[in-house]
Amino acid sequence: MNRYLDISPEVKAALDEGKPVVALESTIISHGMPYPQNVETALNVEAIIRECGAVPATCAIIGGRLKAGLSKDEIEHLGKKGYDVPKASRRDLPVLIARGSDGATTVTTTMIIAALAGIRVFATGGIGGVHRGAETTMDISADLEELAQTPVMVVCAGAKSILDLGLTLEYLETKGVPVLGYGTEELPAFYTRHSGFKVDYRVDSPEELAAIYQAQRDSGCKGGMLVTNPIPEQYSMDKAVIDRAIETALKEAAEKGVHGKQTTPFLLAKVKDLTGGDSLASNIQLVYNNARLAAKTAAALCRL
Ligand code: PSU
Ligand code: MN
Repeated sequence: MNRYLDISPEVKAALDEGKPVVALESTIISHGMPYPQNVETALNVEAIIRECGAVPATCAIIGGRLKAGLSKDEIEHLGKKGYDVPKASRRDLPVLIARGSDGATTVTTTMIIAALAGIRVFATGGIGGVHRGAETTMDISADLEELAQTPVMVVCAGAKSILDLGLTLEYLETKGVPVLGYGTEELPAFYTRHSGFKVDYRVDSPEELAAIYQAQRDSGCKGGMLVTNPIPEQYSMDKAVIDRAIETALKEAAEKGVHGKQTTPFLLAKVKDLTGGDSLASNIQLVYNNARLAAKTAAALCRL
């Protein structure tokens, strides 16, 4: 066991007994939603995973410890501190550990912690990807590299079109990451069910997702996979409204010279401000939807 890793007693017991566990990230809590909705959502996601028969393992760095499974107080702490918690990607891990700092885990670092703990399935909202204009800025999320090397299934609602979705798919293809559409052949675009881009394969059941994950392990392929689960129709947003907000956010980010790790949180916050409570409500619902699918898939994996 990694000397910096703390697995909560509940998560440890589930793993030891071969019961389903679903990892969850914490940047979505600290940087992705305002307080108190962030804490409320994080706790609801955990409850949904439990209702589906799995154990939730929200991940974070607390006092320099890599945590798989947080207490309610720890979730509340991250939610209240918000942007004051450093957003932790792979490059930040050693520094935060050595300094005994807190860190909010992105998709990348949640995958790292999940893999260390032996958790195979992870549910989130959206992943990072290739940013628009990356051909000059080279802004490509470390999430894509992590998917290429760490054996965790990430269940998301696709990616927001703050990113270049076409280039994101090209990058994942190069890196050998399977991109699966749950009940769809089209890559969902987070707030909307449609992007105009195709996924690699359509998959229609948690059992088949589990079989594909197992085949990746048994065949000796490294890396993880991306499951894209469209937002339920009744919560999806008007594409024109979202596109307009994204264009405005991108323009403002360029004018202000926003770059590096601030880019994604800036764009997400701006889009949220411009679209009001509607986008927050959609965001919350799609995370719940992904938590359900991840829990069912983790359960199917345990039955193999
Ligand atoms: N995209 C979203 N919501 C999010 C994120 C991305 O729609 O909350 C967060 C996730 O934690 C993701 C991270 O791993 O942002 C990616 O940041 P970057 O683009 O800086 O790699
Ligand atoms: Mn970046």
